[in-house]
Amino acid sequence: MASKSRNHASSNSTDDAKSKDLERSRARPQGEALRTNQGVKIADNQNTLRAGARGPSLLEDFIMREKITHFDHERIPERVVHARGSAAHGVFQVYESMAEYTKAAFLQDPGVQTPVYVRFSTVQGPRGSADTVRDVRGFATKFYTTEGIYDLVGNNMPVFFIQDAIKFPDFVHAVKPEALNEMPTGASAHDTFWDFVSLVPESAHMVLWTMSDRAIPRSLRTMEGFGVHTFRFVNAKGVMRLVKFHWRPVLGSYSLLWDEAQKLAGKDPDFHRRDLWEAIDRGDFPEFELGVQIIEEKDQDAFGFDLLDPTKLVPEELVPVKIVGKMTLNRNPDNFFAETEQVAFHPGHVVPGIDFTNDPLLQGRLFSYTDTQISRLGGPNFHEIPINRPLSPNVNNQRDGMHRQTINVGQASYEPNSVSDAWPRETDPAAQDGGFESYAEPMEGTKIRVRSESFADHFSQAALFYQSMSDVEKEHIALAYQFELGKVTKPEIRARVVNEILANFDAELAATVAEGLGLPKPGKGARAAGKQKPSPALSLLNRAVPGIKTRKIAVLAAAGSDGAAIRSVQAALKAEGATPLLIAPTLAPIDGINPDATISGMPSIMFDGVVIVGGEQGAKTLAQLGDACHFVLEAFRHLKAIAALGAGKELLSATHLPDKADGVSMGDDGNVDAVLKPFIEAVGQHRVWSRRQLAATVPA
Ligand code: HDE
Repeated sequence: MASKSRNHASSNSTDDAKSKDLERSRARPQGEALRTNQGVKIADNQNTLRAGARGPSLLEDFIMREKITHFDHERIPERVVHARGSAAHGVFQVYESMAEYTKAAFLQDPGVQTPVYVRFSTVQGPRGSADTVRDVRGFATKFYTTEGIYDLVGNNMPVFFIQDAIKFPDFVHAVKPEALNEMPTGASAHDTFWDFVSLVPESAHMVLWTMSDRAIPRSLRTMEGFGVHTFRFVNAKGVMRLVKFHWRPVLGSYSLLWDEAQKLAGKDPDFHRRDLWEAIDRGDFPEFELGVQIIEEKDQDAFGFDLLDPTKLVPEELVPVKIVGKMTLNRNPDNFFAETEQVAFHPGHVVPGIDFTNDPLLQGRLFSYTDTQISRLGGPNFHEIPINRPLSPNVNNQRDGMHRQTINVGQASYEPNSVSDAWPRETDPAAQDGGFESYAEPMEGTKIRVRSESFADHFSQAALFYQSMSDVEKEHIALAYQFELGKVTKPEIRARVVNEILANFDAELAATVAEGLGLPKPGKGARAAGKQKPSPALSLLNRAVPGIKTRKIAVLAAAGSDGAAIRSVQAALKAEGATPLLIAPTLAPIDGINPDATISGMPSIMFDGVVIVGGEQGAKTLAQLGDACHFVLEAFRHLKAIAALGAGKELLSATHLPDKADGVSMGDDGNVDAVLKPFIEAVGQHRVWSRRQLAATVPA
């Protein structure tokens, strides 16, 4: 689809504050002569300076030398994890003041918009890897608040693989491509990952999440986000409460099917990045509501698990998620490298009113993120890079270092001083004038390396998650374990996962996976978790939101298709907020309408539903075309809604699909609305789940 003009935040948005700040650094070449980095105009950008037309190049050519030298140093190290990412600008606004819970300025006034920059990422693959791999997704938000930067650096899953930061390098080495041969890219389906997690039972819960549909999101715009750790809210009176952060996409949460995810990784490795970019570009701004689970200090031990343990979630049925505000992503970045690659998140970037807990994973993260930026961004001054600059001034006595931009004026670079009347000064806590004060948690203890007993139960919440899934989701989970373990070459690792991990949280799942791998039926796990009280909120099928807003619909046609039908289908779908695209065998106009893409250029895996339009000649052409048949068969197999108008049903007949199937509507050309009504309802359900047994018999 041709990209339309860039959407920028509306002018009354305070996102303009960050946009104006960035303006200082934007370079716009329109009307400018080409110049060197030293500002000298360039007369010839085609030829190196030579001794004679066929002679050797001259070292003297400062223009060529400068250009090539800069080019040689264009790359910076990619992130150790979360290297592949896509980001957008936006704004955040609270619905009502949160003063009762926190003094954080950006959570006080519903009239104030705080600029944000959000980067979504995969974890395992390198910067150029595919978007749709099975993986955790990062969901990192930088709030440019009036009190400084606040970063909420979360994931799309509410728990983590390990309980203690000291295990992170081991975990990452195990999941990353193997050291011997740098394989596989963007996948956890290999020996070292499963070896590690089979030996580390605390990973059981999170591994289960990554085997679920959560690990193959339909879009970055429809993923939930979670802060994972328990944090603290502190109000102006100093009252502390514990808090878990959630992001809820307004459009609901949906996933791909595994077959789609794998095919998309080849046919459009940028599938998620493109979807985010195009949605913002056409004005369908992604919206996420911020939710908090707030726990009174006195209740912190009431859950039967430890709130400091990052492998545990707090079921919403126990502590409801209070929706407190909304984030709208309304502007694409100007420059991928300058913004998305250089943005530096850090869970330690907090503002007064938000504080840390002793979660040992969080505590380790507080060290890691600055440390990694120093080598990734080349020194300690990365806070001066435009995308990382706070809107509040960063005045202090830190000085110099690689790539320093600020020209600090004056004699004093120390404190206390008398040479500049003691400025800059600390704030006065008594005056409550905005200085950060750590929550004064009473503390006493023995210096010791132990894991708290309260972190010992690794299987109950895995059982809780599994038992909360719908049948469809359970099937997907079993298939995911079978697929991943099927790629593991060492039989003892496969057996260990089944017998020592799965058997401890679900006997049925363990048996199904064992069967798929040709392993003996496992016995009851030595630490088997029992029946849990399900948490319906964990099932993605309960996270769908009615409607088809922003859904991509293929309108399939060919030369000779009915132009009037194309127009009315497109209008009807647009009226529902969907994005219909005309897909045809070639890009030649059909009855004066230009197709958006060809059948081979945009296969059915890129759409949420298919409408085949009528017109005898067009339908005949499609019915005789293998690619068009494949398009429909694949959509059918992937449980997508299909509608055929008039002669369009010839294409369905050519595919030999059954005459009647759930989620397939047919009817007269003259009655577009009647055919589209059930179609729109079915797209709104995301998938026609009731069709899945039939669909499994269809080759595609
Ligand atoms: Fe990260 N993580 N992480 N992580 N993480 C990084 O920081 C680290 C963890 C998360 O879009 C790195 O700038 C340690 C949990 C996101 O730029 C690095 C531990 C969660 C992103 C790092 C964790 C996350 C990162 C790599 C265990 C979810 C991408 C480059 C103690 C709550 C941010 C960088 C972006 C990135 C370290 C565990 C989320 C190496 C040591 C838990 C979303 O510093």
